[in-house]
Amino acid sequence: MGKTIIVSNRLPVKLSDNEGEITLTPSEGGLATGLGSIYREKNNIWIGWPGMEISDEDAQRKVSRELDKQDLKPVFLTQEEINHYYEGFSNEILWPVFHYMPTYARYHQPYWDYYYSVNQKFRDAVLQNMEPGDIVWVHDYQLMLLPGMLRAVVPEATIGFFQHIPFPSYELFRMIPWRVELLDGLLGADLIGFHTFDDARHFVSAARRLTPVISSSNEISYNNRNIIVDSFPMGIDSQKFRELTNKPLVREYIAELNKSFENTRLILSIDRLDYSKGILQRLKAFELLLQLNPEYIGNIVLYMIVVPSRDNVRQYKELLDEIDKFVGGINARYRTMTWQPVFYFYRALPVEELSALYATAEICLVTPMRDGMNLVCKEFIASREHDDGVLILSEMAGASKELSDAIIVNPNNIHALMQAIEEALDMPLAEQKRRMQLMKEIVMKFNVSHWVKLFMARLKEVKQMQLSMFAKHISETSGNNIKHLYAHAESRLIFLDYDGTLVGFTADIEMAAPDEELYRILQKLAEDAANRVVIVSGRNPEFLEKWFGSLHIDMVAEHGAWTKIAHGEWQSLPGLSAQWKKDFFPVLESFTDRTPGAFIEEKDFSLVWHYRKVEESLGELRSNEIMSTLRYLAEDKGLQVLPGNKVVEVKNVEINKGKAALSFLQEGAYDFNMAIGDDHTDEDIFKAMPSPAVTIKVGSQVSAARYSINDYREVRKFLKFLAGNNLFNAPQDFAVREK
Ligand code: GDG
Repeated sequence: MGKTIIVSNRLPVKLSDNEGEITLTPSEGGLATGLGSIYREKNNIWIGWPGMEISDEDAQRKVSRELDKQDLKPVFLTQEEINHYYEGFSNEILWPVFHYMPTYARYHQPYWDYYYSVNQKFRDAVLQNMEPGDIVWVHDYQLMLLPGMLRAVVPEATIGFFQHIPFPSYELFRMIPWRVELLDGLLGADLIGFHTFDDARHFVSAARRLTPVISSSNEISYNNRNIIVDSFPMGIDSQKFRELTNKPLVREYIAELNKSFENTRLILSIDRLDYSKGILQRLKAFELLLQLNPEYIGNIVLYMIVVPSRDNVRQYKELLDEIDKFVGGINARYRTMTWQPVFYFYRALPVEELSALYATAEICLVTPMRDGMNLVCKEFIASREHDDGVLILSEMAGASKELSDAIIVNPNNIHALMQAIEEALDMPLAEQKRRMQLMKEIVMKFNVSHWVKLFMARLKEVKQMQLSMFAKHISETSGNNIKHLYAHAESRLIFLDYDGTLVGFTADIEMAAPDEELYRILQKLAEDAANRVVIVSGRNPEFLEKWFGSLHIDMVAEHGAWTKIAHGEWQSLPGLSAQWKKDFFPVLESFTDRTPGAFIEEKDFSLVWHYRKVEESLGELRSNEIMSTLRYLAEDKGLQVLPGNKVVEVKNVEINKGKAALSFLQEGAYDFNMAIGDDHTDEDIFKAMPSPAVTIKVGSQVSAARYSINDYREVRKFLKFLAGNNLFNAPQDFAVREK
């Protein structure tokens, strides 16, 4: 593996311009310290915006040189770009929607245009620095298009993406006009990480509904590449926070705080200025507490730090005004001559002061309306040297999934928030310690370097998995081997499934008619006297007759209930009964009546409940309901209820594609046997085939078949290649994988 390239909107340094003299100070953010360990290793680099507009080219060169000494590579942005891409698209569209406040979003077209072009700018910066074998790790919502843009240029690249903010439920995400482009961008990554399982789940659900991906749990297949979506809860540099409390300066601050608040109990609140952080709700709960419990007056203090952020955006300015007013109001109403209820600071503090506050406060109030993770609560825990203190944590913060020993609250419930503060103030020391110790164990173990290690290891694993799948892409060899066997055989038996194997899957079953190309392929196969071609389908005889009756091929309809030898008559399997249909039809009908889009297909010896047009999850729910409703009833009558591709089928147990195939196999001795199918009903044929046979599963690797192939298009190419003739110019651009 080559080097690691970290890409984030901001570089982990602060630049300051002192009358033309630019100085760099490292930023203390969690990401900077967490990734600090890897980006300083070997020749790893970090690419990002340096945090201020630098338009002068000389100054840009100078800054680049300085940054280069620390392996940092700047992407310079103009004020226009910062306004539209960063403050506009990122913070006025993605941030509110992803934090469940869609009414704050402004879907402004130029925001998107800049978001796109700035992502391209980042792409170019990465490409300039990227060498074969490098790993690219992209961070956060400002760069959602970057993985896709990189993939388009370097298809084999190893790309990880981590999102630090929540991924909203599909219902919110779908509101964004550029939703598909955003997903397409993210799907360029090999590993997509979120803080929580719910975020990952929401992402997979949006991808399934809005793009043509195939997914099974947290694995997505997109453009023939497998992508893993997973949760990686981010930690902090817990050792650093633990040790900080022993620094002499911090001890001094702790002593000062203890002296100033000798007889008052400190409740701490620290956030960036943001409407997602629930600052006003917290103030309301605190005021309610004082109002209902006057005995606290003079005894408790809310020590509230709000770190300036985005205050040139209108909603942030308004929030700031409201906080000012609210704090003023509470202080005016409740202060005494010697005491004031809220100590409010609108500024960033040095980390030593922060550490002293974490170590001194009795309660830490972390009650965001939404938060991807929230690191403040973890920093508080890591700073409790005596394991005392109480954390009140919003259930809407990602951290609540790990820190279940906090007092967990719904931040919208002001009364419950107030009660949580009461509970915290009354909590016995032993209980405080019990909870704190459990949480500390988690915070110390799942620290930020653990997080980095997990993510990087998983990314390498995903790449390995893709490579080993690629190794099975022995298209040339497998294709040629099969062709060799085919060419040297004197008599061949070929079973072909229809839907999903020879044609694509369509919402309307009548639409899946064969096209000219398919006819030519089948005709070509059939006209070879050594071939016996059998279409084995779940379709009814009428359908197959209409489309293939004129070809010299055999056909099996309704999964084996009907058989027709080329140009002969349709024969049904002897001894089948259809009496049961009158009992089962009404049951299926009752499900159809409750499920818009569903319909029943009646065949001679089976009933099929289709849900390909039904809203996705509802269809799956109903099919499960049908199966559990009918299972026992069916067994009694010698029937089977089988799930299929967007269908549930009820049919006689004797009907089975495998049995149908066997009767063909027994009729003659063939020295080349082949079956191709995509459905679970085709598995019965694969299993019935004599060894050695060429069995090929379409679309998946989980099968009894020996080979797999991607989709019906590749099946067609493969068949053209086998039939190999001048009619088709058949390049081998398909992949038959041996399993
Ligand atoms: C995003 C997601 C996710 C705060 N005040 C001061 C100060 N801080 C430091 C804290 C903490 C960090 O800022 C804040 O991190 P959070 O996680 O709480 O929140 P966001 O900035 O919104 O971060 C969030 C995070 O990304 C990581 O993935 O957890 O959900 O929104 O480290 O200590 N640091 C100093 N002075 C301050 O006054 N020095």
